[in-house]
Amino acid sequence: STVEYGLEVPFSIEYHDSIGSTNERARELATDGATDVAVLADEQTGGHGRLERPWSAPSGGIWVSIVCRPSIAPARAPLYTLAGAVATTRVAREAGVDAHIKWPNDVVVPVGEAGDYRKLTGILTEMEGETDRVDWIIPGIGVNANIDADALPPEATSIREEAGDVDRRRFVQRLLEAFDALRTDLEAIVPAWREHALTLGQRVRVERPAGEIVGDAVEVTPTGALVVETEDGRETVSAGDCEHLRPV
Ligand code: BTX
Repeated sequence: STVEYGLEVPFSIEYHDSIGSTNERARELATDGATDVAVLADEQTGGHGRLERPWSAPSGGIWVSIVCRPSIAPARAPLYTLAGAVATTRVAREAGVDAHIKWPNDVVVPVGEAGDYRKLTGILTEMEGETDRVDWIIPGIGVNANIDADALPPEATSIREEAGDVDRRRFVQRLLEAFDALRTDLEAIVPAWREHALTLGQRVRVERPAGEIVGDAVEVTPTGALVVETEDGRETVSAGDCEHLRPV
């Protein structure tokens, strides 16, 4: 079923009770030339993360993919992922959750002092374009909202578990407003990201396409890459999986 969600936001909303993946639907819309559409679902039956990893998306979550057509270079596209993480963190904090960002794309809740965390949100950004210009970009944001922990993987948490249920309509409205403000002010994204980052100051293990490195996470570049101080010098990583080992 496809109905208007009835929100006053700078995006048109396509809502589904159940869908395979909001990102896949958003890609279809993008390919057909749509822009500024947010595809929302109560449940996804085939949600996925990066590298084709499955993403659990039972009923009660906030599963949303946003079709954007910015005139930016592809190198700046990772900023859209960071913007999604910043926007989600802000709104989760408004809902009473102790949300922080783990580089590059997870919103997490810290557990203890050692850099451990449980995952509240994941973001999968897909993009198509030429070498000098993005055609479309789709940040797909998954928030474990009104879901019991036992319906999620063991490393996950939900807003229900951390702070009690939220009004999902209101959450999505605030999320889309916050995301829209950030995408029109790209320079503000990395400073805001740093403010909420759990990764900086951690010893990290990063798996990248070029292999694994271990070192101290010391900085994030203006395009959102992580700078890691290793025994062999500084490495700048633009994409990869990051594990926190301990505070530096
Ligand atoms: P990722 O590749 O960083 O993380 C995927 C991993 O996260 C999985 O291998 C699993 O260990 C863990 N995981 C799976 N489901 C959950 C969950 N609900 N909560 C916490 N951890 C989980 C992260 O990918 C990007 C996920 C994006 C999901 C959104 S939802 C809307 C849109 N549609 C879609 O199909 N994907 C995006």
